[in-house]
Amino acid sequence: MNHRLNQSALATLPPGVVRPAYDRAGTRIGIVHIGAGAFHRAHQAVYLDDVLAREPDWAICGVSLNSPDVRDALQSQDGLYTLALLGQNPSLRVIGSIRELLFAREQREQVLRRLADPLVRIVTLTITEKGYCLAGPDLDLTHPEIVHDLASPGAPNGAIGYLVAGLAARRRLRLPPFTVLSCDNLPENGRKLGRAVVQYAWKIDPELARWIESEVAFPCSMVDSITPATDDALRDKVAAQLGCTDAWPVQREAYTQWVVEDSFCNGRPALERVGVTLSSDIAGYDRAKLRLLNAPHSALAYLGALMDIETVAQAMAAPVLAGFVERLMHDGIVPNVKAPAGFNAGAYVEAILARFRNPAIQHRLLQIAWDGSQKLPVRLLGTIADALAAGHPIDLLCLPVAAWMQFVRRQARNGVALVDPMADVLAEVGRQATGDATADVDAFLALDAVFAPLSGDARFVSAVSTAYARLGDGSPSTVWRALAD
Ligand code: CS2
Repeated sequence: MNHRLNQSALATLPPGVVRPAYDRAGTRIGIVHIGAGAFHRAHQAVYLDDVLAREPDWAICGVSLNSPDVRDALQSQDGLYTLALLGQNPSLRVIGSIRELLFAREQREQVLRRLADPLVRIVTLTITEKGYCLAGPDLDLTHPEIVHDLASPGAPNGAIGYLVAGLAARRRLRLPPFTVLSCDNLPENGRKLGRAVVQYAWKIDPELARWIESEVAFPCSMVDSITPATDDALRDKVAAQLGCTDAWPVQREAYTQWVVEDSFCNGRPALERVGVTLSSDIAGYDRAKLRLLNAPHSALAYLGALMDIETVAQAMAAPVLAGFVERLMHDGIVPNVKAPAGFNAGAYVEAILARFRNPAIQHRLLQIAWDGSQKLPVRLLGTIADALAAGHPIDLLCLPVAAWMQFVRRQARNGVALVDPMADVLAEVGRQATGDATADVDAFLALDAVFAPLSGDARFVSAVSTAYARLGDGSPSTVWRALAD
């Protein structure tokens, strides 16, 4: 197969493949998205593809901060790529909403020009937890990226630096600001990002910081759709069905949800017409999703990886692990989630379990295991803190925490590098771990960036130590036994 998916190939695609229902050439870029990875392309860009059928002003400029790969793969495809929907009725759809792709390190001026373009009215982000450079609720002013960007604010590398440089340019040009919409799995993501942006701007120009505080909207949002990483099997399947090659298709389950706080400072597309839920208070939704979907996901990832299981669906097919995760959700987490009004926690849990069981989705546990130092605090440790405050038991909740520690130890022992911004320090703690629960757990809990302030709570220390000891040497058979107990 020699020809590539691109604008002229659209007309040759087989009839079953859904393609943009609008004239792409007539669209204009109204959104800059920072972090044009698979999740963005499988989620937000698909909603915007629907928007563009009615409103041509909301095409996307996708910006990558750390790697040229997405730009290089999609540029010769005119920004087009395929979305494979997995599940009972698998289908392919070519998405056209991304009109421009930039790699910031090589195209900084173009990114800055886009951010100052009056037609751009929203900047969205999927930069993962670590992209926020937070220490607790505040911006980490010692973070190397922040130190670099504050030293040269006109030539930033990080997302926060770009947002502030873009906003500063708009203020200079007397243009209205853009809305900054976070689409990452963080509780109160917009609030956190707004605070970090203002703290950063304050260091450069207090007047600018005050302008941002009063003029810029930072709505919160909750995003949900299970998106396994792209692999060659997907590339081959897509090529066979399309009749041309796509260098970087994406795949996800059919289920998708996007809840957005309706607070925009410079207009927005009619998101409600394409299935987005707009709400004045989304805190309940994002807490429920992080605690009831992402936390069990991480639990499956670390426990399953210790048991040498590869995917979520395989983990759910192991009764001992599936049983534990069900107990964790129903008995450990639900009693500690303040749910939005009218929220049916039992039904939500059952729907998530069914999504996890979906055998059509090969979602690798090691993908979910990435960035544990960033994910545990927002997924699990908040629930544990709430449980402690309410006097509820925490044993079930502490087993996945201990499993993460055992996972770090195992990877260090086997010389496997972790994907985690704290990989070096974690590898050192993992290497020093001897299997003595008290000493090992103490060393992990001394990682303040992950565990403060919980590590000062004797009940937490004791429950994690007990769980760690239960997982013994972390071998598959010991973990199996621990879960069966
Ligand atoms: C997963 C999430 O990789 C992970 O950590 O828990 O990406 C999860 O699949 C999504 O948040 C689902 O919406």
